Amino acid sequence: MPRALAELLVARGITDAHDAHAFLRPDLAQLHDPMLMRGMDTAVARLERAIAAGEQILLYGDYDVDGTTAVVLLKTAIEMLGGTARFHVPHRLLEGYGLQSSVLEAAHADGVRLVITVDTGMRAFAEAETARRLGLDLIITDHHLAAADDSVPPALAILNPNQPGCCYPEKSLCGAAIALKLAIALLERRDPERTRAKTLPSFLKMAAIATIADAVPLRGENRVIAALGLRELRRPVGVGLRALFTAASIDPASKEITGFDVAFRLAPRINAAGRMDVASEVIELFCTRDLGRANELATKLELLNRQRREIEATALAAIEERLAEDADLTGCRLLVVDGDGWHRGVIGILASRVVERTAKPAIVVSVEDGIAHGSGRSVDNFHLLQAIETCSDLFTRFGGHAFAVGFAMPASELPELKRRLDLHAEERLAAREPEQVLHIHAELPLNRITPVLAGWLRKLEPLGHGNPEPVFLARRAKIATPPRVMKDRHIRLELAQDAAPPVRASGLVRAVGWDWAARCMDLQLCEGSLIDIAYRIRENDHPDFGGLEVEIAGVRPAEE
Ligand SMILES: [Mn+2]
Repeated sequence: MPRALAELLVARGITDAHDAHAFLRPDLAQLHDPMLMRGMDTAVARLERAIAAGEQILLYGDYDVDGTTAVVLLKTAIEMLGGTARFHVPHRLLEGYGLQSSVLEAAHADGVRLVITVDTGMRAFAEAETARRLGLDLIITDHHLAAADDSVPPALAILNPNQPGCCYPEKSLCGAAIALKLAIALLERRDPERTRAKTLPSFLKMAAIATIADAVPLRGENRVIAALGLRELRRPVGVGLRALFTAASIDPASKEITGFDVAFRLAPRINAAGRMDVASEVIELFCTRDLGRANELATKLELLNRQRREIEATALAAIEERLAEDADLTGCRLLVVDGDGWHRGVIGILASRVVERTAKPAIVVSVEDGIAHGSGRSVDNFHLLQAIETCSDLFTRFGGHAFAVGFAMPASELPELKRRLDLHAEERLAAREPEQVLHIHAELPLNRITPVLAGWLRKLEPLGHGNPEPVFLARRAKIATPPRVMKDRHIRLELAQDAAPPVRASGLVRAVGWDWAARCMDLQLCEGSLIDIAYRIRENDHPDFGGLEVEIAGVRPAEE
């Protein structure tokens, strides 16, 4: 193994041969036994009874990628065993996040006796009480954290590695992965061999999409799910997925599906349904066997996603104007930006954009009819859920985790919320400058970049949250030809590195810097300058300039 790869593994906390081997070769055998999860035996037994008796089962999901794919997995498993399952995914704008008592009441009146939540329910105390009063059996499957006092809703069973007393080794599964665990446990009782050989690999496709989209760390079991699921996505798949690939101009036959494809091309289209309209159509898309219907639904997702982008761009422009003009706001450690009637389907994305631009935790609030709906995103080392929990008396509803939160409250309390959150953030963040820090994972002189190394680095995939793309540092690289500015913003450099014995420079290395032209001009970089460069390795597939090159992540004049 090249030294650079070993360094990257160590930087990821992988320090022995066994762990390195497991990391570089994700394998089904690395998945944990579902029965290790607290409550699994009770949940499986109740589901088996329901299927045997032909009971109506209601699956209650969340409206995002994680929630909808979780519904698809459980619905498919139940139907494979001869049962029937209906589902409900709340309308984001009309019903809002989480379990609703009114839906439980209607389902009960309609003959449902068993309800299974996916990706939601961990704090649904009142609704669990409603279920109990109605005589509805409730199984909660969720990955969100339990309430601050560790209490859990009164359900028949709760599947959540994060609940108190659950010994399941992987704590960071997404909701769909927990649904996958339940589905597999159920199917293994009927036919363990077929389940492991056929069904599990096929189910990994959906679980991988959710794992990547929900931004859980791609380590441990999540890495296995993402890596093997992506591999499965390359093979011919169901009509829904095929239609979605076509709509997103992805051709799995000609090019490997990457984590990037899932995060930036598939997930936004799947999420567009829940953001702009009803998420239940996503479930229909993945469950239908009718190609015509699948194409129709995929085309609709495409349109919704375009609409979403336009709405987002308009609101983002308004936010940027505010950030540029309002000094009181930009002086805050935690940004709360509110606007009238901003589409609630996009406030979470907007919060992410503000975090990207400012490196501060940010909450975007949409005010409608006197009610403020907020969605927040955070930065490393700032626990946003704990922050908003300090204001729990202001909210009519709130939830989330360290990096993302959502809430509703009377708009009249917004000034108080801003005041308290900023004070809280001041205490927590005071010692640190809110500057973007560039993490360098390993030093690698440019003349050590080889196709063999690039091949080894590909074994780190899928990259993403918790398993970032490697950023390397090369010291004292020489700009060998005059820098070329492209489209006024970008820059191309040709670099030579021969100051790193014993490997001699084999030629020039091309570097491209997206949006780096201005910075390079400021630094007065020119032919002959010596620079320290932080970079990512890129494979350029251009027919003329193809081959390995580097993308600038940071640059400074070389230290003497
Ligand atoms: Mn989730």
